[in-house]
Amino acid sequence: MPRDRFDLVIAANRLPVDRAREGGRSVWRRSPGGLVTAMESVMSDRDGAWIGWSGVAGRAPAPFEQDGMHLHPIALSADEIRDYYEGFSNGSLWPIYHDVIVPATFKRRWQAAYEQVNQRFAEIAAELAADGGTVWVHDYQLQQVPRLLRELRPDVRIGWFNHIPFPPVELFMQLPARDGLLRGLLGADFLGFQRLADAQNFRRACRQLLGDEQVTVRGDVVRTADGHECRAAAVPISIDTRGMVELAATPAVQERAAEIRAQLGDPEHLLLGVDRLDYTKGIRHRLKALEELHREGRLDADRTKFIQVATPSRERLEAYQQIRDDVERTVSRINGDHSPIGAPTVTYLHRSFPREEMAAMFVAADVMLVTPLRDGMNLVAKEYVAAHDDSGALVLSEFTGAATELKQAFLCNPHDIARTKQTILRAIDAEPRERARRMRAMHRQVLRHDVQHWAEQFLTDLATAPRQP
Ligand code: GDG
Repeated sequence: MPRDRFDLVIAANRLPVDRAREGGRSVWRRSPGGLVTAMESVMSDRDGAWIGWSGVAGRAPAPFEQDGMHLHPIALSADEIRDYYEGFSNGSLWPIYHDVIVPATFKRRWQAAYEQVNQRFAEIAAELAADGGTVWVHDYQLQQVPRLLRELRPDVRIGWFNHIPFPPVELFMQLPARDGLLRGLLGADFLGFQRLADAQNFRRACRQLLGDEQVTVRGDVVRTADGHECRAAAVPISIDTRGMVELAATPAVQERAAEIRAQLGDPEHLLLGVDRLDYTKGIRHRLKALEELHREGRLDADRTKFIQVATPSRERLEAYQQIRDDVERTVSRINGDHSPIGAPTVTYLHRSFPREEMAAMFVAADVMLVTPLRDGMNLVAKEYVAAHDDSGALVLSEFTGAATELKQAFLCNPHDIARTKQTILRAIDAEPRERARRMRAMHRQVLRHDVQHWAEQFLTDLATAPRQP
């Protein structure tokens, strides 16, 4: 039994830090992202611990303290990374939870590894949580942790947040592990989803697949046969809005934004896409729309430039190698067919950038293209809106969680290439007054609903579940 127990324990697939080299030494560096910022703000007045994988196969490093947080690495063997993470999480669950954009693969070995790793997370969480403490579990990789943890520590409040969509029951029921996943989640007191529709999909799956003998669903509460009640509702995630507003306003970022435009030959219209290189993000559809607009002469390659940041992701999986090949072939064809000498039509960047450079790209862009085929929320859309108060335009897919909140965006259905092309042109050609009106409303929305607000809302919902706060 460890000496320290904690009021709030976060369990996520990854720790909020990465291994980095500094002056020949190996050190832990805080990973970028809103989740870490949000957790810092809610942990500042509590005793907090975070458990997760360190990113390296093999034995886990010893637990350590960083930025006032106790970090507890979980070991994953090379086989577990292949079967639990790349296999079950990203080969079975990810496609099913994202509308089967690529077919899902099921292997019994993957499922067994998922259960084994979830058990490990539950055991460590059970060791670290204080009496009557709170455990907040994150995401699709850890759906069995709530039940396993409740068996070990019935005194603990357990919440789970799903960063990705929850699929309609017709898709969810393809999973061989479906009942175990639902029962795993029902061990929680509160389940948070990005959209109301995701929470409804979950409750419908419980009703339909577990049936009256195992569950009763009343309003947003699911009651299991043993009398335990679990509330499932929407708590949409957001970004560190103030952080982005401040960063975007710094002279360094403003100057860099002007420099980026100058490097591209000061185009009249600068378009931007920022995504993990994932088949869910609709990069292929976006490029097809742009390619057709150029081919038809409706976009002028001298006056319009497009930057696509595609951050490397899950590179050992075949579907990700395939999307990379497709994207790179299309970019190269567009550039070959349309670019003037020295100023490519598409600037394709397959790597990561520091936050400041990302902010400069957001500031520089006249039109942001966010066209996923399915996305839990999409933080990039909110970051772009935070970086602009009355300029710029956002083209946003209806299939993102963000579309529920950012209603003044130029909404599109990325499957409908003809209409998407029209929407892109409308965003490019919109009058400054219309752009300002839309952007101001969206900017206000992300200022009011930032990631701190999200974390506090989740924890209040969890503390008061199954009642509504
Ligand atoms: C999952 C869900 C949900 C990207 N490249 C760089 C960089 N980024 C940052 C972006 C943004 C984040 O990464 C990506 O967030 P998204 O929401 O767009 O997408 P997922 O990674 O798929 O996240 C998603 C999210 O969880 C939260 O719940 O919204 O639906 O799929 O913040 O700016 N940041 C830096 N350099 C890069 O090169 N610094």
